[in-house]
Amino acid sequence: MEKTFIMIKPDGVQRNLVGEIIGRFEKKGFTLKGLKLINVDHAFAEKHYEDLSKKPFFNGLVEYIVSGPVVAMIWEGKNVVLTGRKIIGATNPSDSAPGTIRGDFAVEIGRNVIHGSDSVESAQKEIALWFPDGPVNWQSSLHSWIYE
Ligand code: RTP
Repeated sequence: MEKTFIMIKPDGVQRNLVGEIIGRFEKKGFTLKGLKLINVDHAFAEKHYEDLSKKPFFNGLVEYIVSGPVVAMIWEGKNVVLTGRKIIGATNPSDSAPGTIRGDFAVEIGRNVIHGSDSVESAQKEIALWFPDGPVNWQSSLHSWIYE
């Protein structure tokens, strides 16, 4: 089953949005397969965002990610990568629809609360980076109530 990497950024943790965000993924029907609260250093944040290293906002983005603990998660489910991005909303909160996480809880692009993998390929890469031991092996007893 498809998996994605979701990270609650330092502003989401500081603003006590962890429970709210986890609740949205749980209530949708996705399954939590990995979870940790972690401080990352500059080298790790640079590695996670290496594709953006040429962008003018890269240094500010790295400083933002190292500014406090983040919640790193693996979520599993049918189409979870794309659907997770829909739950999160557009990158710039000015464009994020109400009802999405960024649409409901963020104002500025540089404080947009949450990250979600943008493809199955980047999800695999990010899960390997953040969870070298891989996902937790378990199956929810709700499975047959979520999937036909
Ligand atoms: P993310 O990786 O965090 O899920 O965000 P995303 O795919 O929606 O957006 P991406 O283009 O990959 O950018 C990563 C993060 O960089 C910050 N950003 N700042 N100041 C700016 O113009 C700017 N553009 C992007 C955001 O925090 C964005 O989530």
